[in-house]
Amino acid sequence: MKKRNIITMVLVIALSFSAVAYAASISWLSKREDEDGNTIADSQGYYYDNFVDATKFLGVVSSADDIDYYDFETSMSAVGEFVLDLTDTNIDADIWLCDSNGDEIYPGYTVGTTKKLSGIFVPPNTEYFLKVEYKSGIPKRPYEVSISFTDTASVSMQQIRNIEDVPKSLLNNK
Ligand SMILES: [Ca+2]
Ligand SMILES: [Ca+2]
Repeated sequence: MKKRNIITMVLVIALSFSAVAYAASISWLSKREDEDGNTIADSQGYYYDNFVDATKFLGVVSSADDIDYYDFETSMSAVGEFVLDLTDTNIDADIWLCDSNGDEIYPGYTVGTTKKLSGIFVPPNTEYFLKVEYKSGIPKRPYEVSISFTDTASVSMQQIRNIEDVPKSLLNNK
């Protein structure tokens, strides 16, 4: 136990040294990270009560900070789209949609330089987490993640990818 604490301390010192050394060249690291939660409890919440244009967040994942969680909930049934844009970031990362316990439910898939999850039906007042998980590379720029919701009335049944998980009572208008 004692040994472990010491190892952690050395790591923390090493990390803070490297942060100082690179502060001038990668100042975006501290300034441009909208959400840095490493656990679901750390994540701030985003509550959507109307169908706004995509909300965009900037963040950084690396070997030192490998997970960022985005906590969200909608006031209405909606169909969500989640896109992680990795253009020019020099890294590979994955996205997952997680339930309110932080358990992964849907994995994102690759589209060009993005990881994407679209056509996800979300019931009202149900908490989810979008998880961004680092895989490899050294970040040159922050990633951008966008979250948007569409009215279920304007989406056909065929466009809902998680249809089998949606309670039938919520699909009455389909
Ligand atoms: Ca981060
Ligand atoms: Ca993080």
